[in-house]
Amino acid sequence: MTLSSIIAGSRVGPTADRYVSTSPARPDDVVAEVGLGDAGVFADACRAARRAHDAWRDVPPPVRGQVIAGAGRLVEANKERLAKIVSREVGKPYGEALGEVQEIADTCAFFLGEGRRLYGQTVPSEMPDKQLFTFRDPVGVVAVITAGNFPVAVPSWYIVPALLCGNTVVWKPAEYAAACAEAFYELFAHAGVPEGVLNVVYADGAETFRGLETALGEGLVDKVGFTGSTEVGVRIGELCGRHLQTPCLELGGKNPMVVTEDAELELAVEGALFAGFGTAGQRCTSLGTVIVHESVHEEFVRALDAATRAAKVGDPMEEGILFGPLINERFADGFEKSLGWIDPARHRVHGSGAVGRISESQPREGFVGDLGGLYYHPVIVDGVTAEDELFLNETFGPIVGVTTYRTLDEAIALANAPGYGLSSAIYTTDPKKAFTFRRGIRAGMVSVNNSTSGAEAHLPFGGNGRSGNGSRQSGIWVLDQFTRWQSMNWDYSGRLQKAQMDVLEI
Ligand code: UN1
Repeated sequence: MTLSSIIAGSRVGPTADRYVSTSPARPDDVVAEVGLGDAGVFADACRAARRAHDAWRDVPPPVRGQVIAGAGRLVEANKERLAKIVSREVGKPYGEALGEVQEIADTCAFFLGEGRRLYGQTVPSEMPDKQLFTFRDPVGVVAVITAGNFPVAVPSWYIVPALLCGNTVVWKPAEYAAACAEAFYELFAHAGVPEGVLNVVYADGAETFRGLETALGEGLVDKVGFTGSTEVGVRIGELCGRHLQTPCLELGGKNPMVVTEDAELELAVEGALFAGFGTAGQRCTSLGTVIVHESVHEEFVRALDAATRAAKVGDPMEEGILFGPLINERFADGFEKSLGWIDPARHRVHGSGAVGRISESQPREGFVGDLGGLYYHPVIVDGVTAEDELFLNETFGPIVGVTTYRTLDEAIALANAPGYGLSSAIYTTDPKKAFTFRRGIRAGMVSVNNSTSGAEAHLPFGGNGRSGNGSRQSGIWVLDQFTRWQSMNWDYSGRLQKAQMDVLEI
């Protein structure tokens, strides 16, 4: 399959390098060849989106909702096919890939209803015979830049509400998830999203950045939505700031899980296993560090070690595996850097007795799959301290740190210390501890007795600090990203009533 950017429904020939998207499970499996575009292609896509905007804005929201509903139905009907593409191209276990596709359908189901709401308000005036109103208007052109660890669900969190609100979209998916993007685009186009309303640009990061700079400079983009690393998020934030824009930024996480002395340990171990190693730790909501009460620390680590050893790692299409390969060489390189933060003199390593790639010289029991794939041993690093790189930074791979605490205040301070603030979890049977943690943790999301990952599609999703700029996706909250409020006042008194000056005396 050879792909290239799609602007206003037409393919645009490659203007930059060719990218070969291979399966991380089998490097000789070429999933797609992608002809990349350059900065000019990105800016052209924004021009096309701008041209398409007036007509799409004028489609009544309930009708836009019907288009979204149609897309949701097509996604459901093509669930297995789409999940297989996700699994093949980014190595996600098939069961998780099905869940990811379901998340698109859930997002469509939620926003189709919003097409019949998109409420404004009627508001009383301080003056008689005067009525105030508020209206939501689309922002205009939305540029969506997404990573490939959630190659279809996360894009849908932007694209679906943006379209529903009457915006047109330029989507720059990860080039290493191009086949996923293509399948997504086709379903939305078949559902009736008009040409030019959704455009796809395949480009590398540098060209995208230059294209975005041009587009913002020429007033072609009104909102940027970005999911990816904190480092790139900062650059996008700076660029948008120069144009007085507030982007929607969904960045990294170093998500803590506190396990209290009264927690149900078995449940906590199960939660830590899935949160830490599910998706090979490649979710922004993946577990970073377990902060466990010192009185249950040994028991917890022993049980997590046993559960990790028993977990099946291997081919993403294989039944019952916990996780598959890392997404590609770039992710693997980043993860290897994190493995370098392990200090054998201070840290105790558990999980499978090996650190690094699963290979003939470092085999893993029960492994099924091609050893040429980017498979890594899961690692538990006990004894991390608040100064460790491993404690402070996102790793995006199958590694979980463990540290201990004595008082809940200490646990909360440790949980906040890395300065991220996306997701968090506490395992406890004491409601007081759960609510105290909720209040103290500076995270956008808190789980009680559940994984840090696995947010539902109708709750606000997003982070604080190094995890984002406070913007929230999903549910009704994202409507504030993709619409702008307009207020109107209507005076039917027949005279000029001056606000603040003509106040009715009583
Ligand atoms: C991400 O990794 O960018 O809550 C998003 C979760 C998923 C989304 C993760 N629903 O883990």
